[in-house]
Amino acid sequence: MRITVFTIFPELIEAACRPSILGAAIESGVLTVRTVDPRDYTEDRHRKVDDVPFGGGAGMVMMAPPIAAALDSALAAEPAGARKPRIVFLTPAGRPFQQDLARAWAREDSLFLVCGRYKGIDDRARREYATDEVSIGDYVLSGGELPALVVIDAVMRLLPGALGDFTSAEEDSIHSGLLEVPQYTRPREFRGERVPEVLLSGHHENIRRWRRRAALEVTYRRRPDLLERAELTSEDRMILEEIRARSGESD
Ligand code: 6GU
Repeated sequence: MRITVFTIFPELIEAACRPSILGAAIESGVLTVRTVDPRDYTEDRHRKVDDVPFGGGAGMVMMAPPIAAALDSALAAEPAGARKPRIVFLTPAGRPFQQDLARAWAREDSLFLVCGRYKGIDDRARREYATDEVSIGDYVLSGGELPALVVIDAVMRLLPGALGDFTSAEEDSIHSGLLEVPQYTRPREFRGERVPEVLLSGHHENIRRWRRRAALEVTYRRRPDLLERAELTSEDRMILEEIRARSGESD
């Protein structure tokens, strides 16, 4: 997969892509991440990419022409016959980025991620180019670079061959719509707290059941909204009934 990030801070993206399993995925050729700096597509001496908003107000707005020229150039450089890239604008006004989008985007050949800065991007550029607009949550960030990295990481983990242990992406609880279960490693006892006995038992079926129950329990307590969308088996539903009944008793 090819990911192209449009940003006036290419170092930020490049630095974050080097280490860790993201770096390994790039190294192994499963993924290429490159940056395009709209500043290189300006025509004036000062390489100006932003200007004051019409109508007044604080902050600067990214101008349409440099972004448009950068996108046109990258679109023209796409391999002949390739599927059209998705052109994703990172904006707090976008639709929430969730695992289902990561899964859909992991099947694309080419993704363009467009990072705004300051007060955002001239709306005419968005209307002309954006195929998708996403936000990573309800808080204000100073630009789309960190959200772009979030998208890159979430998508990369789902590419076949990107993870040392591919099944681990599918095993992630959120994959089935639930939160992660508590995990333990050595030592077996830490400050008087022992690892749950079942995890030391070597009994795979009991361990699976314990983990599923723990995932259902933590999701019920912290993110009950997720249970409505989760893929639940009839066994899960029985366990949930029990959890509900017990928490009702203690209320
Ligand atoms: Cl995509 N951009 C900015 N600037 N802030 C955000 C965001 C995106 N998602 C959450 N907050």
